[in-house]
Amino acid sequence: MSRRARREPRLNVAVLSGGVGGARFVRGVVDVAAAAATTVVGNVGDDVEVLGLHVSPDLDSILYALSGLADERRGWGRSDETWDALETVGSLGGDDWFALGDKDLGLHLVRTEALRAGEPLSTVTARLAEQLGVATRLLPATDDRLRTWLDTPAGTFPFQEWFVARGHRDEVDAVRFEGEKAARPAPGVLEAIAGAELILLAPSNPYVSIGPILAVRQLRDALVRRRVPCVAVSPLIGGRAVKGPADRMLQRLAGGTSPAHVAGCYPGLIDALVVDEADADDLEGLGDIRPIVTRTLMSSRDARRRLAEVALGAVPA
Ligand code: FO1
Repeated sequence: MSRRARREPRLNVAVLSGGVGGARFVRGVVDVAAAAATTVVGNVGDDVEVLGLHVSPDLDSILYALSGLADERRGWGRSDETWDALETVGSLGGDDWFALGDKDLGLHLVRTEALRAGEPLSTVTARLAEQLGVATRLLPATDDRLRTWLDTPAGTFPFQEWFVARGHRDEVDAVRFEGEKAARPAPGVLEAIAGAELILLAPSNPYVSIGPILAVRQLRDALVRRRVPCVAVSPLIGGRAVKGPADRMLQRLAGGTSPAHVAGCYPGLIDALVVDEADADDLEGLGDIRPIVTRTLMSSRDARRRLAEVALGAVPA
């Protein structure tokens, strides 16, 4: 932790991100730090094959957020979307539980064709980013097949079936990552972590958004060996998730929703935890992990920027 990282345009930052909260945060980071000095490592555990197409929701949320195409209100997919293709699918008795908009479908067609032609996911993602004018480097955590599965009292489900089709209503007993043993970091991931002056874990669900990234063994090992600060941003405000099942999962799997419970998801991996003002009185049990209290709700562009500034500035002298 000896290097003094400065919050200035050329700070090399690696951000681990998944989910809607991750994409919003990444947008704030890129607004504050230079896009070219930021590398985002994205979750692929919730990738899904639908209607013969490969969908990478978390990579796409980041691509759309950084290209200004995201539907801000919904949090996923594209703005000004139309749904004609999906309606046709439904009318023909096809699979329409996973809502793919017409514009979004175009991206999945291009990605799927490239993957079928043998291109790795990282190469396709880089090309998509370039075509969308995204200057930030976006890497999938792995090019290998890695899929999140949930064990619940109602059975075991692949991520999107649990999250979307079942509305994440089932409590989760365990999270598993199919393919984790064989998964290697995508090209550039280890280099990005080794070259970073600051590593950030976005305010994403620790179990199903950051967990699959950390399930890539060499990637996790690189974080354990880091010589620069690693700062996580808690996804909870007052012990509650802004959206999604993170609070219920923490309660059931970690035994509580305090900052210490969030930090406990990242053993040996973080040096500081950014928490909301609403959690400022609940900082016991963090041990060596430095709490940084601020407002974490990313309700506007300014709020996103302010949170990113706090996280980027969280480097001890
Ligand atoms: N989330 C939903 O709640 N319902 C959907 O039908 C849905 C479709 C969808 C299509 C493309 C895409 O990139 C994301 C989509 N999401 C949908 C969001 C996605 O399930 C989650 O945001 C992430 O997987 C959680 O990280």
